[in-house]
Amino acid sequence: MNLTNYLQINPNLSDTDREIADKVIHQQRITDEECLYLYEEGDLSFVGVLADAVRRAKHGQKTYFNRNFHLEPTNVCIYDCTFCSYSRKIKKREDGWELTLEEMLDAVKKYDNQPVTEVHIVGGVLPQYNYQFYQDLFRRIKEHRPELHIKALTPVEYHYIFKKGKVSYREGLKAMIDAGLDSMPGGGAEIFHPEIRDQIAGGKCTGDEWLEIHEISHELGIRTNATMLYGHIEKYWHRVDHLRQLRELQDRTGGFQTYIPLKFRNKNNELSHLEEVSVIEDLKNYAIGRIYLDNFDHVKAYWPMIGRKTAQLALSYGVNDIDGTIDDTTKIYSMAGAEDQNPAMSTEQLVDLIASAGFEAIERDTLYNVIHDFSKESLAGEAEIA
Ligand code: V47
Ligand code: SF4
Repeated sequence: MNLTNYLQINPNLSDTDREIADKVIHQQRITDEECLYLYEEGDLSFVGVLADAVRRAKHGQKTYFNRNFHLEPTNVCIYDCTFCSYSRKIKKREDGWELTLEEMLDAVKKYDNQPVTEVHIVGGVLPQYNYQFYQDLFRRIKEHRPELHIKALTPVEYHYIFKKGKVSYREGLKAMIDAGLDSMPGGGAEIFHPEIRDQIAGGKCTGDEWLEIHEISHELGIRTNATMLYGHIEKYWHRVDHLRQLRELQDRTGGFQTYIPLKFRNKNNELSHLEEVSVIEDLKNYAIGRIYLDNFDHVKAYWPMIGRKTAQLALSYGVNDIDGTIDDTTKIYSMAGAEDQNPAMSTEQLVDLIASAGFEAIERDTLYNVIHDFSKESLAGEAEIA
């Protein structure tokens, strides 16, 4: 429903609701207090209509996806984040996997005859995957397939390898870009506020360090994403604090592409006693992110984590991107209890998921250049293209 109609048929909205709606209509920014109000008091239908208005002003019906695969070098990790179901401690490293450089290249070569455009590289943190190792890996991938976009590692890995390699963030990032790094995914952000971060992700880079590494990356000319891990022990105000820091950095650099809320999944980790939040909470969280982060172009629902049905619903709550084909190459969410135990979708399935929710499916590359507009043809034709 359109926002003006919604306001007309809901005379009982509070003054604050109307003030926020007025800001959204006039494309003005909402304050931190208003953001907190939406989390605490906002009705799902209200935040949904607001977020949809923002989404439609920015993208109309367009919904993006890409053809990608993940490369996870290892699931052994020196850190011990309490929400992580995926990692194995070094002491139990025999339970995990540790790929060699050649094995990683073989994983890339598996896609030689497929029209993928992006490899997303992320995994645990281990001393042998050091500053030199990742430069070699990026170089070898680019030598093999120069046009494949490398979206790799997070400030968690970069902070660790640059410190061990005794180079500054700037010097290290320059070397990575020189070796072939094209962009950075949004992981490792969790919740920035130390009150929460120290409890769930103690020992790894701080919120300030995460933000600094992204800021320098933007200054060096690469685009990055931003996540927020929600629905565990944080309070709403911690989410607002997190979003505020993202919005402020984006005001300074404009280097973020996409905001990706990540729902905490509770299987097989130290926080399994916590109940997962409801789908209503998920949709509200997408919507509030869309309304508050007025300077972010894109909001993504990462389907392997949230599930296909919720990802589809989220398209009406501010989301305009659902990530990519994945091809069963990530274990992070299946190990944490996500519905898809073998996450993979064909292009045809992704297009169908978007189109059947009433949106226009656009295949993009990592930087949102349009590769194929599927809304202009029938699904039968798309199966051949896929
Ligand atoms: O940083 C780990 C999260 C992230 C759990 O930039 C969990 O396009 C929920 O950042 N429940 C890594 N979340 C994944 C990531 C990502 C994924 C897709 C696309 C992009 C992008 C980035 O996964 C970690 C952490 O926040 N995570 N365990 C869990 N149990
Ligand atoms: Fe390691 Fe990342 Fe898991 Fe934390 S979330 S334990 S840094 S793999």
